[in-house]
Amino acid sequence: MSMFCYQCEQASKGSGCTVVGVCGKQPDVAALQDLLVYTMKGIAFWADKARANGVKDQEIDRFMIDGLFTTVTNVDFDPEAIAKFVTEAVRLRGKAKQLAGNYDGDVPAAAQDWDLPATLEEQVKLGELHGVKDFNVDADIHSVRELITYGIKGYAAYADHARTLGKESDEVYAFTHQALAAQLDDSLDLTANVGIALEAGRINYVTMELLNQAHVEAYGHPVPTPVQLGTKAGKGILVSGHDLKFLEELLKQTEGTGVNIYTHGEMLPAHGYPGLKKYSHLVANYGGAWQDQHKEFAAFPGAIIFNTNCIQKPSESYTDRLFTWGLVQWPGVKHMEGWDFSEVIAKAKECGNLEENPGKEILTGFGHNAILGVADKIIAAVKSGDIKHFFLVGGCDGAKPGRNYFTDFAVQAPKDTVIMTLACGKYRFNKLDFGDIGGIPRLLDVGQCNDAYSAIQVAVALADAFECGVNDLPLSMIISWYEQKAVAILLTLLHLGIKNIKLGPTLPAFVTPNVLNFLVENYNIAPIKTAEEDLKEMLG
Ligand code: SF4
Ligand code: SF3
Repeated sequence: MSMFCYQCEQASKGSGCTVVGVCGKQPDVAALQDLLVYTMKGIAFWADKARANGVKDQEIDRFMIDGLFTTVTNVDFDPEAIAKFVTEAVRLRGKAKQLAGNYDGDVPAAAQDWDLPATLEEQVKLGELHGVKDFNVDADIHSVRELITYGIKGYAAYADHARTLGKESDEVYAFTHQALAAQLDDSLDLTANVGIALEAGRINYVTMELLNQAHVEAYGHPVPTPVQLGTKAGKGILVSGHDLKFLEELLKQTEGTGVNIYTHGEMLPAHGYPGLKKYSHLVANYGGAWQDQHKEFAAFPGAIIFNTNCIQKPSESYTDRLFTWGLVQWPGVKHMEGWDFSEVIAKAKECGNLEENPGKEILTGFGHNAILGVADKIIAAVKSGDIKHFFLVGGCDGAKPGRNYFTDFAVQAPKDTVIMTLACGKYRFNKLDFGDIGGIPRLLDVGQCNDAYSAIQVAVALADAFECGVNDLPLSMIISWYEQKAVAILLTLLHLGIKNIKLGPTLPAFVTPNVLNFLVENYNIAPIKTAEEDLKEMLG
């Protein structure tokens, strides 16, 4: 076995990638990421102790968030870039130890003063020794520890976006150290680890809330907005990822240059923000979800840039006009540092023209402020029986054929039901016509995956209006997962006590049968079956 990774839904054979990642992750990158996470647990051990003495360190706090986000699926495929993170992690472990002061208790291996070997090859070998498979604890505890790690990686992405907009939370930093340090503590039993997993869900909620505040303060509340699909004649740059601040800066720098800006994937909801939609050269959304990028990027003649996941191995036909920014990296693809995008803009001008090829218009911008702005109408429609049920069909998209379930589900949902959606899984059905119920669109695009926060606000407000709990509402949640942000969101829903979630297209490989039983018994979580069967059960 040259590597082991099972952190995403694509894990090979439903158990783990052992030769090369289905995502394209190479064994050396997998080993270096494992070494990074191992080293960060060592940092966390000391940082947590330092904090107990009232000593905090901004450099360490921020590093942990970046280091975790960099190991999320489809973010960083560059071994050199990850090796730099590991070197920095070893330095910061030393700093954290100093800050912790005198400590004479046991020090777990990860937090001891081990040296980093000099060459990349030796570092990879060391990483192989500290991989996900290297554990001496009970399999169920290990399973929950991985669940916690992936949940933390997921919210680290959101914390990073919030920080880009000037928002940070000490609560998030404190928990990150505490939870990673707890993974080195073999005295914690299964119940204690489950408690930490649910707390990770709460912290993800706090992080999504912070990011929502950051977005709203910077760009206003999203408003329902028609989004043009396809392309307009002229030069263009396609932006993929989640980072709205990145998009704003690019819009500013391209204003008046004749270069149009297109959104891709999770950037689609950007069209709903007043502070972003005001730029008339933010012209359209191009393409579908991340797994279609090979075909779609080859057909997009302009420059293309990723600011977060999900990048895939680029084909030669577009590598020369592809860029990465932030933590996203692919070996051989030009990486942009900082906020000067003149090189990307110059490339777009050099590239051929896009054709006038408009598609249909779709709607986005149904954040909680917009939906709750018509709450009276919605409540009246529920009371009159015009709306019988709400579905939240959201989460990641992916390549597996089983994901057709989500299209089938949305199409087969009865006409007197409303579907809220979010994240890139929406591309399974967001170009279809669902009509409306008394002026309320049947398909409401709540936003990006982090806007699960907004969907929760809607659910809580409806529960208040009907004087019941969220679990008593005519609301069912169908979550499609792929990477670790979806894990974080799932933990949030569990922390909030949400029951009867349907999860698909398959269950996480890192969840053991006993942990799954716990989730079934306590939350009645279940794998998706067929759209027909699930609809019948939910509406029955
Ligand atoms: Fe496999 Fe997913 Fe890990 Fe990539 S991230 S190596 S696809 S389990
Ligand atoms: Fe999609 Fe990668 Fe998860 Fe933000 S862009 S949801 S998969």
